[in-house]
Amino acid sequence: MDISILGIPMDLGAGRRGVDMGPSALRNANLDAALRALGHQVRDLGDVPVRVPETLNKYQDQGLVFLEEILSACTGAYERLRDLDANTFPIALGGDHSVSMGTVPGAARGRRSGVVWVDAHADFNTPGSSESGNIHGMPVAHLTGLGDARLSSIAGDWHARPEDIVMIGLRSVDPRERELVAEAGIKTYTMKDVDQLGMTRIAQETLERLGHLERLHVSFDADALDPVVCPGVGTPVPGGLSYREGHLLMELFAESGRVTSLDLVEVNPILDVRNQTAEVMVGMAASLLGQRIL
Ligand code: EXY
Ligand code: MN
Ligand code: MN
Ligand code: MN
Repeated sequence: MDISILGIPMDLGAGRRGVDMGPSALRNANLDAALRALGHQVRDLGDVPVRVPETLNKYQDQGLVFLEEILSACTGAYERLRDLDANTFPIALGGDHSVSMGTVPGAARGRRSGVVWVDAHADFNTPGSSESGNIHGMPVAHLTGLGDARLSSIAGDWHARPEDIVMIGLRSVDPRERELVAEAGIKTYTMKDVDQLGMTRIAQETLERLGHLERLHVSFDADALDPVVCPGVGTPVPGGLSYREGHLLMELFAESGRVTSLDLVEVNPILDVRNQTAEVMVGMAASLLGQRIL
C-alpha cells in the first residue's frame, strides 16, 4: 500500500510542552522502516508548519489557549491530507490530540467517515465545559460541530456524525463532558467494558457499527495504553490498555481491511528518554498495517 506520513509538531493544545517532539520521536523509532518491511511504499511528507506564540506561558483569562496557532496548524494538516491522492493511506504524527481537528476531515476527503477514538479521554469538551482550557481535550466535540465555530469549521461544513464515532479505552472523562458525550449518543467502551467484554468483542462490535462506511479513521492517543507501557504521555491515567489489548485491536482492524487512515498522537519524548512510547506506537501502526505474529 502507498503510505504517506505527515508530522504536526504541535504541543499548544496540551497543558504541558513536549509532544511537539512526537513526530521526531516516532521517526526515530523507525516508523518508515517498520512499514517498508511490511512491503508498503512509504512517503514522508515532512511537517506542517506550526506557529510558535511569543510566549508559551498560557494565561487562563485567554480563554481558548493558543487558538490561532492551533487553528493554523490544523488547517495546514487538513489541506495537506485532503489533497493527497485517493489511494494513499495517511498516517498523521502528533503533536497533541487537537491536531485531529485537521487530520480526521483531511483523511475523510469530504466523504462520510467512521472515527475510532482510542484514548483514555473522550476529548469531547467544549470551551464552555472545559476545566483546563486546553484544546487537546476538545477535538471530538469540534469534529461533530460543537464548540467554537473557528475550530469546528476547519473543514467547512464537513463534520463527523456522532453515530459514526466509537471511543475505546476511556477512564478519565470530566463531569460536564460526560453529559455531552451522552447527549451526542456516541458509542463508548470504557476500560471497565474492556475488562468485561474483552477487546475481541469490542473490535467486532466497532467494525459492525462502522465497517460499512467507505472511510474509517483510527485516532490513537498514546495515553490509551497503560502508562507502564507508554510512559511518555502528557496526561497519563493508570489502568490503561495492555500492550496486547492495543495490538489485538490493531490486528483485528487490519484483518477487516476497513481502516483507511491513522493518527499517532500525544507521544512526549521529554517524559520517556528511552523512547519506549514511540516504539510501542510504531508497533501499533505496524500491526494495523499488516504485521503478523506468524
Ligand atoms: N479532560 C481534560 C481536559 O479537557 O483538560 C483532559 C484532556 C486530556 C486530553 C488528552 C489528549 O487526550
Ligand atoms: Mn486524546
Ligand atoms: Mn488522552
Ligand atoms: Mn454539518
